[in-house]
Amino acid sequence: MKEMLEKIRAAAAEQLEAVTGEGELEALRVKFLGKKGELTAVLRGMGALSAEERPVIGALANEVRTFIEEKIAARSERLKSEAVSKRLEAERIDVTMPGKDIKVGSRHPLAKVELEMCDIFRSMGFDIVEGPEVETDYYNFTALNTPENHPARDVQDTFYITDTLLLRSQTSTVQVHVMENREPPIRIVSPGRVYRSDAVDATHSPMFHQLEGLVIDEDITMGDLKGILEIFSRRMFGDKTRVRFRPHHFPFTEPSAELDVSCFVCGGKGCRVCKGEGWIEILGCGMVHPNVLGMSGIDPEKYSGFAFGMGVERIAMLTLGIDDMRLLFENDTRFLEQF
Ligand code: 2NM
Repeated sequence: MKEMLEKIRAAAAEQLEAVTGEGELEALRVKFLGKKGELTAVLRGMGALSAEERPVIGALANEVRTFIEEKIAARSERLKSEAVSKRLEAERIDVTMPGKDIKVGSRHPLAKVELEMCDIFRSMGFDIVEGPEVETDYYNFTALNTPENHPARDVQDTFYITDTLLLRSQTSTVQVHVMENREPPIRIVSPGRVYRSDAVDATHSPMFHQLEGLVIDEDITMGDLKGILEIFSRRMFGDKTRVRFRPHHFPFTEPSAELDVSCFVCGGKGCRVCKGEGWIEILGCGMVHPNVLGMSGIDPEKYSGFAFGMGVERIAMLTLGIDDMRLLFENDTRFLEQF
C-alpha cells in the first residue's frame, strides 16, 4: 500500500505539472482526491491492514493528500497569474504611439455665406423669419400679385404636389405670412430653401437657397431701399463696392429694379468674374406693389415698403470664387475643407 500511495503521489505531481487550464485541474482533483478517486480507493483498503501498519499508512495517506492539495492550490495560483500576464500582454497600450487624426466637422460654406448675409441685416435691425417649404399657390403666387396665366405658375417651372399645394419657388411666401400677422413697422429677412423645376448645370439646381427682405412702415421710399442695399453690398463685397440699379419688372413690386455691384475682383475694369462687364448682378428689388400690401391686410394708403430677393448660391459662388454650383451640393470634403 505504501508503494501505491507513493505511485499516486508521483503520478499526481507529474500530471498536475502538465495541466494547462482550470478545467483540467479540476478533473485531476476529482481523479486523485474525489469520492471515487484513487486515494479514497486506497484508504478503503485500510481495513485489511494490521494494527501496527494502519497508523503508518494512515499518516502517509494524509501526507499524500496534503501534498496533492497543495500542488493543486499552487498550480491554480500559477494558472491565474499566467492568465493575467497574458491579458496584460494582449491589451498592452503603447502610450508613445502617435494619436489618431480625428476629423472635426465644420459649417458648410453655403451656410456660412447665408449666416454672414443674415448677420449684416440683423445688424441693421432686421428680424430673421423662416417658414414652411410646402405652400399653397395662394402664398406663392396669388398673394404676390402673380396673375393666373403667369408663366412662373406653370408646372414646367414649379413643383406641384396637388393642384393647389406646391414646393415654394421663392421665400416671399414667408413675408406674406408676416404681413398678415404683424403690424408695421416690419423689418425682416427670410432665408431658406426654394424649389424650381430646373435641370442641374453649373448655375442651376432644382433646390437652391434664397434670402428675401421686406421693410414696411409709413413713408418708406426708394431712397430707403437704395441705402439699405448699398450698405449690404459694401459689407458683403468690400468697402470700395459701388452699386447700380437697373429698371426691371416683377409682378410683386412697382417700380422694380435689379442691383449690380462693381466687380470686387477687378474693381470695374473687366475680368473673368464679371465677364468683362465691370458689374455683377446680385439681386432683384422694388417697392412692394399696393395690391400685395392690400391682399395681406396692410393699408397701401397709409404704408409703403420695399422688398428684395437674392440667391444664396450665386452670392456664395461669387465670394468663394467658384464657377460651378454643383460643388456646393456634392459634399466632397476635399472641396469643403478649403473654406
Ligand atoms: C425679389 C425681387 C423683388 C419680394 C417681394 C416680396 C413681398 F413679399 F414683399 F412681396 N418679397 N420679396 C421681391 C421683390 C423679391 O426677388 C428677386
